[in-house]
Amino acid sequence: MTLVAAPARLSTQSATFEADFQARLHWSADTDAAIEQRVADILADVQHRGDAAVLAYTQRFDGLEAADMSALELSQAELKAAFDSLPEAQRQALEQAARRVRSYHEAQKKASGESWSYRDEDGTLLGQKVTPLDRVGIYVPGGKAAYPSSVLMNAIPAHVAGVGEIIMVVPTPKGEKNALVLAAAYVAGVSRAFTIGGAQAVAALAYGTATVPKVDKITGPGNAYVASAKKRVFGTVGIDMIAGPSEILVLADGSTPADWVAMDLFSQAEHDELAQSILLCPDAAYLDAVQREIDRLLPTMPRAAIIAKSLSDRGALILTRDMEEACAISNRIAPEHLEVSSRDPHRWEPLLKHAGAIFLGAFTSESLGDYCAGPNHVLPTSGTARFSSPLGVYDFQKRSSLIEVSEAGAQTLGRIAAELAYGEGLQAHAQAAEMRLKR
Ligand code: HSO
Ligand code: ZN
Repeated sequence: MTLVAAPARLSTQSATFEADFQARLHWSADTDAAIEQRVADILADVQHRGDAAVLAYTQRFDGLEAADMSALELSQAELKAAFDSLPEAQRQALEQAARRVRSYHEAQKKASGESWSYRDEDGTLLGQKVTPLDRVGIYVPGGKAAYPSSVLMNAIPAHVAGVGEIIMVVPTPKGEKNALVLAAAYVAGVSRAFTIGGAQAVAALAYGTATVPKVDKITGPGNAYVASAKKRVFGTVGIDMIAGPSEILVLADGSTPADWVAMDLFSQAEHDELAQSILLCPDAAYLDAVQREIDRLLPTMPRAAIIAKSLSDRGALILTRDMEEACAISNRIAPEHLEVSSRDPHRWEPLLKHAGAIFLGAFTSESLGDYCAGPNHVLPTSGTARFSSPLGVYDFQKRSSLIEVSEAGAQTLGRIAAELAYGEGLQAHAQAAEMRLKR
């Protein structure tokens, strides 16, 4: 069987563009009711029976039997042994990636993650105190989506933020451990790790069991069960985001070799049949050239079937009037990853408002950002970049307001507060303010 990757060919000048464009973009994050119900049952069961429930689900869903929960914990020695077992080149790559991701997040912390304060004219001190979360849980998917790079991207910002304890959970079907995932946990400074997954692992982290400590926030991607569980425990704990399938949008002026762009489109398509790869370009001949490269390169890809389905079902090569129009469409899509594959990326960057990460210039393959450039690869998907940001140090910190009113400040503020408190009919509030006024 020959595979075909046939992304939709659209043109903004066609009369049917709007409808075709909307049809391509359509994506719903709704999970089906059956999954919702099963997840609700699992959460309730773990909340009541703790370790016993987690053990039972782990046996049932992952085919992993254990006498007790402590048998499902990975020791630090085991994480280190996994690291030591890797070929030298892989060990070095992990460490180099970790170093760059750490530097980036340290800079992020310096720029926006520090406490601040000032004094007003009465000498009253006002400020914000930034503190790390005490304990976080990191969900790492197992099976075909087991990404060691995601371990780095979740654990390192937590570490940089100063989180006291980082608990990792990773489903380990049949007990087959992924050495690279364990090694990444070692490199990133994970405190404790358990070979559990699914809704039962999310429940264990959210409610705590005798063995698994209760965390304050859960981050990391997962399947429909994990996403549903994270939504349900939100409020008991914090969560990062509900990530959808990967997306890449390439804005091209036609100056980048067409095979580079074709491979960049493949790079996100190979994640998932539901992933979305879109190319916007004002040059029709260039779109043809990229399609030719897609046809030529597809048979060489081990994940050709996934790529073909993703590109054919959700991909698009869109002809625009000019680069300005391409930028405007990109803003409407608000993609997870946006490549500005142009000779002059800085000319277009000011026009781009909504994207999880923006990659400037022909050499900046999105793939480099997935692993080692430094910025986080956990990014808002399915248009949520309109209102949310990459995972960062700030996700592992919280802020407390600081107020120290001086005696002079109590006079100024006391009058204002009392006036408003009487207006609200709250006598105690008013008197608390007035008692501090000098008579
Ligand atoms: N591109 C993915 C992250 C990833 N890629 C991990 C390779 N490994 C996030 O959309
Ligand atoms: Zn990727």
